[in-house]
Amino acid sequence: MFNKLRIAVVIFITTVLVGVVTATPTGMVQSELNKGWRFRQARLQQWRTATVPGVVHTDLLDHGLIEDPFFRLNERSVQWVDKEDWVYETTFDIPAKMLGYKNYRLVFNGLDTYADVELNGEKILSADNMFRRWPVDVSQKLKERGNVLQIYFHSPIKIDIPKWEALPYHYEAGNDQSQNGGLFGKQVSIFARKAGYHYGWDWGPRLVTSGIWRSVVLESWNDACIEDLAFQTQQLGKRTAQVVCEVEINSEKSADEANVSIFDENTKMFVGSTICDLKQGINHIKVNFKLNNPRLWWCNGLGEPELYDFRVELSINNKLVDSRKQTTGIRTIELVRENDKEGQSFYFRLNGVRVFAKGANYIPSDNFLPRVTIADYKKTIDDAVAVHMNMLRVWGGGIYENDEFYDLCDRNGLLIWQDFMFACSLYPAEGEMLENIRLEAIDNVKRMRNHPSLAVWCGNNENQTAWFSWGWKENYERQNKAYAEKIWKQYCDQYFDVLDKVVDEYALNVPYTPSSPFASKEVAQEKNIGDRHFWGVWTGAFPISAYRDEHSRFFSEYGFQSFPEIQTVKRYAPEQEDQDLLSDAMMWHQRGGKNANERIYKHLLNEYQEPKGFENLLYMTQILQADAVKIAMEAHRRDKPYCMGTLYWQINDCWPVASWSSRDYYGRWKALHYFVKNAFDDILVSPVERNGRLEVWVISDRQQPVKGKLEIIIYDMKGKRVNNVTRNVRLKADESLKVTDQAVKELIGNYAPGDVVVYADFVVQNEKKHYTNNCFLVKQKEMNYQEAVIDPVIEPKEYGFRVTLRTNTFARGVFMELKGQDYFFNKNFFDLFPGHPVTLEVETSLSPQEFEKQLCIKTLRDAYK
Ligand code: BMA
Repeated sequence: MFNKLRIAVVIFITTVLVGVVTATPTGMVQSELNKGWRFRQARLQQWRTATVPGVVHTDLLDHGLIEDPFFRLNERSVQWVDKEDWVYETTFDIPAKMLGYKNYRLVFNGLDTYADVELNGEKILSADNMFRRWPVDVSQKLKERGNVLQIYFHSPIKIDIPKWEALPYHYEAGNDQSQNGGLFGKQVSIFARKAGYHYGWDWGPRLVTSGIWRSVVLESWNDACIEDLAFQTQQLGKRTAQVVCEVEINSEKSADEANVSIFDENTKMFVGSTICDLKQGINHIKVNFKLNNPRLWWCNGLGEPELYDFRVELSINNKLVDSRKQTTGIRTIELVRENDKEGQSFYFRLNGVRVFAKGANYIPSDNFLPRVTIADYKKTIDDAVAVHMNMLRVWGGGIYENDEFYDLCDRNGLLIWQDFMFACSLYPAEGEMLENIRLEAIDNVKRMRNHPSLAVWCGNNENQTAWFSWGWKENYERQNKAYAEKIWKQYCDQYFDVLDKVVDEYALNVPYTPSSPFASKEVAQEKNIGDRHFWGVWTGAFPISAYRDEHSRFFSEYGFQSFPEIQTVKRYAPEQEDQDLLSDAMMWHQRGGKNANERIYKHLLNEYQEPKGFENLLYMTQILQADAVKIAMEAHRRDKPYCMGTLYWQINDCWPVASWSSRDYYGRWKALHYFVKNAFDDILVSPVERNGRLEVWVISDRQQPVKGKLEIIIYDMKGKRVNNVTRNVRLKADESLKVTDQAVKELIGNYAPGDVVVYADFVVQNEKKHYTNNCFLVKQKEMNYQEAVIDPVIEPKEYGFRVTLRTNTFARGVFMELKGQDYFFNKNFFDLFPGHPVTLEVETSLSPQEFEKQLCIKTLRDAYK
């Protein structure tokens, strides 16, 4: 013991004095096996080159064997692919740097899904879960040269159909488009631990792919290696953070002179160490340490998302054996669910500070996952931050995202609501399947737990609300009470027991919620308890204005569909005959079907005048979506602190399609995404008309009190001031305040409400920025908009142009586009008042002449019939 202490002290002193340990660690060596792959259809002989990581559809595409499934109706012609088995193969030598090691392991980071793996003709693995990581010890099986690695992917359909046929009842899986896949009603998706949306969704095609979708890595090490690190902030004091790092060490044999030390890579300082014995096999060693004046991780809007790069070193008998780096953040996160006089709270507390969550739901960015690049992730995250989001919800019908996604969230201060991958379905969660689910949960919770962005783990998406409110429970009970009991027991075992325990054991104090929405075990959703999904407007039961009056402690979903703009539509439906909402190509890319179009149309005609032609209709659906969701976002923020979060459905698409997204598949911002920027700003001024009165609210998410001046101006269409009201406003930290509440009649006098626009402007004392917002006193179709003459003044700038727009009459929803070009306007879909020019910037490679020729400007009035 004395000896160990002495060594610890010596190591401590040396490292503090020297700063860094200089020895290069031997440790684990890794090499990715991404070369020389080929593939074939199992019952054909011809091999073709393959890309790994990749999937069979993209390999077939690369060889011209299928056509782009995203184009027009091509998805139909690739439905044979999921009924076939596929074989992938490569040959590899042990890389020179890895020769002579004692231990070798192959790690399959993602096999989609039913895969038999052979190494040199010997079976080494049968995988059955695309979300799991599969390490296989191959120390005794590797040759120095010419190892043959073969992976046989069984058709997931062929594997799962017998399971479906064997059951006297069927598990609900409403989004599984088995009909498209030629399987009639056989919805088999729930048997496979495979991304739910691969089987189709109400915004996505059915493309049930297979393949090595994440890397295959060869690893080697000698006596011991660091398998995993887990950094947890245990306590935050005024000036200190108490941190514990749990180090998972794999040791070949026992050792009683091991030392684990931790260094801060930025300061090059030693932060903590421990001396320990190692037993043969897996060891969990805890190192406690204290950080003085810690740089805390904050979400966007609350502070800097500070990160630490730690290095952990393992030495045995004073010899450095392995070392591993880990980036993480120092923060505590809580989900506060406390009974209060209204019901029960539901909000996040970060480092002790209450957070109003502003964000959106995220689905996978492509049907073929390996082709999502880091640049694609970066664009999504940048676009979220650009509109002041602080949270994304990774929804349960997709995947546990790649590490790079969470790295970007860490670096940009985006909190993550992470669903487990179960959505809108019931699953046969018992026996081997439940164990498979448990192991999948452990793999992913462990993989993600050092990310400070991770705020909550959630059992599933809408499975519980479906059980109680979509008639599922009663359906099963009607068939046979025993079925209902069995399925509900499976449900409870999975979400109230197994997943809850995994989070408790492995997630380092990140909270768990069993489902979204969730109120209690007996009730799916309530207005005054837990989180809520509000779909009443979209499904048509309520008018758009209902968004203004709905309450919840936390809206984790609500949304409204729109079409992508014409430039995107032309990429998937370019023919003249396609340019109609009811054309086959357009309907193919509307997975809500006729119903969805009817809903859009119904609300559109309820709120606006009739559109003129196809292109204008596309544009107007975006205005409709943006106006609708804006009402909701503002109402949720006004409702603070009763309501503490607003996540709309959805920030992205997985292919080009009509959907609820605010950015389309190519990353183009729809009108909604521009609107979010204002609605989610740190301060929101929110005028709202209710029962003949105009209320104006100011909402601040700042953590300090705010003083400022509110000005409410009523303009007529020509830009003349009809009336104005000014107020000095004092807001407490993190407050929502109703500042004025006046009769509309008094404000507008003899003017017709359709002839005026309410403009609200708030400026914080000693700051320059104007927080502004417009509001209308009647529906858009009752507004008396005149045809506007808008003249753009164009100046060239680096990578594009600066454009200033002026108008002679109020112009609603000013939209600018360039034909067929990739471009980005930093402002678009805005309202333009006479006498208030708007200047914006556009990125494009067009010449000034071309730009001027191509620039199209449209207003809502222009889109009307
Ligand atoms: C939500 C989601 C998704 C679905 C969306 C639109 O409830 O959970 O399952 O795609 O609605 O219908």
